[in-house]
Amino acid sequence: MDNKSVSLHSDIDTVLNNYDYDFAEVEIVVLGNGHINNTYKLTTPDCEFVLQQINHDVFPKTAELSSNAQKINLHLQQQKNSGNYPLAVPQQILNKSGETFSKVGDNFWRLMEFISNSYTLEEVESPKQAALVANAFAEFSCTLSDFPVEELAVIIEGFHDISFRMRQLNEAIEIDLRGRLSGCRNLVNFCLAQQGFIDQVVNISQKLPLHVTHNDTKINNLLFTEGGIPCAVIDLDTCMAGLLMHDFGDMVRACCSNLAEDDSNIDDMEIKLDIFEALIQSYQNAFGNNISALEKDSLIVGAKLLPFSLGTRFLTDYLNGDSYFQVSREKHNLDRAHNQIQLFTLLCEAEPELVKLAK
Ligand code: GN1
Ligand code: MG
Repeated sequence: MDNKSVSLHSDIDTVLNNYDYDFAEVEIVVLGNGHINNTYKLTTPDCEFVLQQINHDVFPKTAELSSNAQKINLHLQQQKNSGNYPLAVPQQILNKSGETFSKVGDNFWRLMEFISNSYTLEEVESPKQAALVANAFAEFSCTLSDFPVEELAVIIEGFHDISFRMRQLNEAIEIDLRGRLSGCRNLVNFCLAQQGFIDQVVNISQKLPLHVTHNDTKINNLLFTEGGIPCAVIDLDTCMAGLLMHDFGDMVRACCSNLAEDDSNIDDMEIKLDIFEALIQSYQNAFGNNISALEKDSLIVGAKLLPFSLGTRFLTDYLNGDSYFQVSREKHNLDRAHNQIQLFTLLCEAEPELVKLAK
């Protein structure tokens, strides 16, 4: 064991002392591919858990974050008990002081239930499965439609606000902290030249109603059970008031490219139109009469917005010296930015077809 894993284990031991379970024999493995928090699966002879170290720089409002998740889980569980929510609701486990998170040193941790035999997927396998994915995230928002959205704290200000994201990009350009601007000028200029699209987003956003949205609806934020069937929505960190087009757009972003989010072979990128069709048809159907005509139109705006917005966020972080997203190679964030902006470009080109598939 190296020094880092020794200190990690002793931190985890201290965290686990806060809980009323027997962790004398515990196996710890890293779980998932998140870019922000560190997540582990814990297995004892009796139980399985998820333990997460919350990235305090990205999520300074830790108490609000876990309190939002607690409120949402409570509502979903009540609906589930009345037969109105088909998915499982993985619960946060309270510590000995009755809190939803534990602070050890400067770090914040939380323990959650692990749904037995569940697993995550990085890629959607078929249009049929894409329809189930869209349906699961739609069920999540539909079931929360009678939850008072104003009771949720804003966890990250301006999370999907494209004007705010452009201001952050402009600041990063201005400062050019690591002298990286000259190496990505073309991509920066391309992003700055999208004002027409940004205006379209701002204009439609003002006219749309707020819902409880998940805001990070990539496929690996769903748990699946045998047969590739979604069984739970996870990672409620960014659940806040938002627009349906954000959740739909992030699903398209995560499911409709043939390449992974950080693949640098962007000339090979193609959009999976059959997956797009399955996503949009299933998402609209799941809402039935509870989605307006304007909201339906906005879904295609969202499909372009999420790759564009995340592309600008990756680019901003690259310019800022990779302080937000975890990276595992030097130009990781730049590769991600190129990839997401390429996806935006392809989705813009395919728009007439996307509109037809939505009908
Ligand atoms: C981050 O860490 P993860 O994978 O749950 C990010 C999302 C991005 C996503 C891209 C709080 O989510 O907004 O869409 O990476 N979360 C935050 O993979 O910024
Ligand atoms: Mg997340």
